[in-house]
Amino acid sequence: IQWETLKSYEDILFQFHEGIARISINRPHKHNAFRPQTVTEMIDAMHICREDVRIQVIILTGEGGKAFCSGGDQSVRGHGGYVGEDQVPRLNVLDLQKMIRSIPKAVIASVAGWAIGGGHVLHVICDLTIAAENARFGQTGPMVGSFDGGFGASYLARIVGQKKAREIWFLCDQYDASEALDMGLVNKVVPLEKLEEETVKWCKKIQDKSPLAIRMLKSSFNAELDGQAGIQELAGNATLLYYLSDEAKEGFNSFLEKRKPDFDKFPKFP
Ligand code: 1HA
Repeated sequence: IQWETLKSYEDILFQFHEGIARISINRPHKHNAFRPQTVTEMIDAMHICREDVRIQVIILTGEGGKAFCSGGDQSVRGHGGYVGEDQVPRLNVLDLQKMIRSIPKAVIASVAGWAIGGGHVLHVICDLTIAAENARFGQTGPMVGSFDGGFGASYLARIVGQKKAREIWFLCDQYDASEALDMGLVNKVVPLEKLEEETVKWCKKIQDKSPLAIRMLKSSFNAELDGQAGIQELAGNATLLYYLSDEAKEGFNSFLEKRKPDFDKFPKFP
């Protein structure tokens, strides 16, 4: 696939091809561990993905074939978080998690090699995960002095069940691709050399579907789990649909024309 660069960054690649955006962590020497700057760049790219109407589906992946992402870069961990050049400790990956969850487009994790720690949580949050046979999954927090009790715990438990999620976090074991498939943690396992092809195939199947239906479904799946924030997303989509109607247009047209709105002509469905 001929990926075209959308924007250049230091820690990530951000590319585009036929409606698909590809965000790839490019720190293979650290198994694609993220530092604050990596996350800032990913947030910027996700923001572009949200705004750019050409982008229908997003692939999240890592360079090198040996790791998707190994979580926070432990070499920049300081007092209170991961420390960047400004010396401020940050846990900004939590903002990225929320963006992946709420962007009204499908996000697919394409996992080769390690998906570990905060890197594992990133794939968990994606709508779908395609894994290569060499993929390895696990949480390490309780070994390295960390934990993610947010989506990393509760959403993981929704996917694999409470017992399995507690096992994953309490024991910090590693799981191979077929174990991940068995527990519903990934959607499909393919040979490493087929990973990109298969991921793009899944993207194209989604691209052939009604974008509004996909958008409504994503926010509907979220709404059940995300409380007021989830309902806000779903309700926002209801507003979007309402704005497309003649009934809503009569409302603002009457205001602009300084007359009383005439809603009589609109049906009162049973
Ligand atoms: O929990 C959170 C958060 C919670 C709440 C809010 C925000 C959070 C943000 C982040 C996180 C976390 O991510 S905590 C978990 C952090 N990650 C880890 O504990 C995984 C650390 N890495 C490993 O356990 C292993 O590297 C590995 C099982 C993934 C692979 O092992 P392997 O194949 O033996 O490779 P290894 O030799 O260990 O790694 C290759 C190189 O990559 C090493 O560098 P080198 O010695 O060659 O110079 C290694 O140090 C480096 N590397 C790997 N992972 C990381 C890393 N360097 C920094 N940070 C890493 N995470």
